[in-house]
Amino acid sequence: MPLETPARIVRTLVGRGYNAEREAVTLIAGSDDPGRTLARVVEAAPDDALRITADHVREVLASAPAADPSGTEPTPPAAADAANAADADPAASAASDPSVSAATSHDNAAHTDQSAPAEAQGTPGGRNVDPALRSLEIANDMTGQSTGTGEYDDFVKVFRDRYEKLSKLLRGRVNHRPAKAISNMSGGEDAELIGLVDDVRSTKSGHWIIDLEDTTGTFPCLVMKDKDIAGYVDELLMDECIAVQGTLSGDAGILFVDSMHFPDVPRSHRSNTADRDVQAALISDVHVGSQEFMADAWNRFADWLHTEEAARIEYLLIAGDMVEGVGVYPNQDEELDVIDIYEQYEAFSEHLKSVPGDLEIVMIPGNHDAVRLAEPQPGFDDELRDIMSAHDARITSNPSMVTLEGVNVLMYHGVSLDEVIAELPADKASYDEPHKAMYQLLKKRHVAPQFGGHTRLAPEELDYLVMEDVPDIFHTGHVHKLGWGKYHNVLAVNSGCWQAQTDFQKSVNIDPDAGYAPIVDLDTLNMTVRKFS
Ligand code: D5M
Ligand code: FE
Ligand code: ZN
Repeated sequence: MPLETPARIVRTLVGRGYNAEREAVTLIAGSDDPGRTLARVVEAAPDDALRITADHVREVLASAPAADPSGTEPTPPAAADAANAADADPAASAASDPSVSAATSHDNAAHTDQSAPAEAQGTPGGRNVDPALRSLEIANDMTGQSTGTGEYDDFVKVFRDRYEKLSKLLRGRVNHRPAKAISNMSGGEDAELIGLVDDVRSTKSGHWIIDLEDTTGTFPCLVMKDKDIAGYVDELLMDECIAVQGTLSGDAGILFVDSMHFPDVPRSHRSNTADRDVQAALISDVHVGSQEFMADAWNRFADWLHTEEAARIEYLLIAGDMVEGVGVYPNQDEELDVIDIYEQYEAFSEHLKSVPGDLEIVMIPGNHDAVRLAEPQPGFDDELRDIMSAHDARITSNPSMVTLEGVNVLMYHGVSLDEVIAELPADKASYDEPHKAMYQLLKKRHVAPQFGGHTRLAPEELDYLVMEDVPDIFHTGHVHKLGWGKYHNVLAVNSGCWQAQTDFQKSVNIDPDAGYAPIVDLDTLNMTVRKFS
């Protein structure tokens, strides 16, 4: 009778409204009569407990009456029913074998060479996590800091801040002058300029004119089509910050560009790593409330997290789209399983309870979540935090820099990736290789450069979307495609989703990578991917 499998124990506890520490589950599974222990633990749990801890179980075990020598004492019916009803299908507890891939030397998109499913429920996690060894800090959280009123002045401020922060990264490489000063120079002089891309247009003869804007004005810069740097023009997005060096035309009206520079990640960047063998699971786009939410895959993932194999995973990062939301896209309501947004978060919270209670969880919102759509998006409000309180998750804004034991993880939902993929040539950015689109954002040192396009941006006093510090890991989601790789030593991971293909995605040929969990070793930044679908 497999009542004692961790998966069933977890399911039973979730059914009763509890999540559980892995060690608690291990102790129950390893007791003489797990069914009985489970029932007694539930009985003894304090009314206000949200989580069953190892201490709860120890107390129960310490006060345990001797096991019935006849071995016939029935498991209390309530617990037995709940445990059996949950997860009656043993296949539902099987997790697929991992596809293990190192992310050190090449790029990776989702593979189809996953091994056959294997039972992953067998080994209960036998580890004592020591929360004292952990450290988790969050920077760049703008929740509660929004100052924007949408007035013209706010736009001026946010662009000024963007220019300040990004031009600082370029100043070491060029000896720039303000646009206004350049417009007063004489023809034929050399000049260097740092500005935000205000316009890109082609001339009749196929050359390119890029208008660059700084805080003093705008100046036109000409890139000849036969120069090597003409290849960079394809990569430009409006409002990103670049530097150019060149020579002024005879009438000093335009700058002939010889070289172009991006804020970029220095090639010399060395990643920070954790001092111990500890891992983080990076996921996103759970989409609970959608008819396509893959509950079985999620359950396999959650069950697996309770096993020995997952014992080193102490952090779970979720990069947005916890729920499907309402009214996000036209006709979305036809595919909703849960219609009320708060009920969607309640359902999400129930699913979250089945992951180990000792995991540190960090969540940022995405475009399907119930926070403002414009980026930066503040973290969930108090009402939603209350609904999702079981895990005591850290809730922060989109984007945020989350430092796990010294490793800086930039979490960003990823709406701008659609735009990068739409505007750049396929070899630079595509849905099949979402990490390459992420490389572009790293190169621009901004998570959503383009203003006024598909990505909604809210003007704030500061530009929270600038990557002032180089992350060690860049974690996004949104495009529902799994892909990862290294760019100048930064590990870029787009984490796939937990939602099967929607009608819209079918209509535009998006084939989502659903039910994968990318796992990063924080001491080496090596990646492995587990498949649960
Ligand atoms: O977005 C998942 C992916 O699918 C992302 O690349 C956007 C795209 N998508 C999905 N539905 C639509 C509609 N209706 N219009 C445009 N693009 C869409 P997610 O935000 O997670 O649904
Ligand atoms: Fe999504
Ligand atoms: Zn999204």
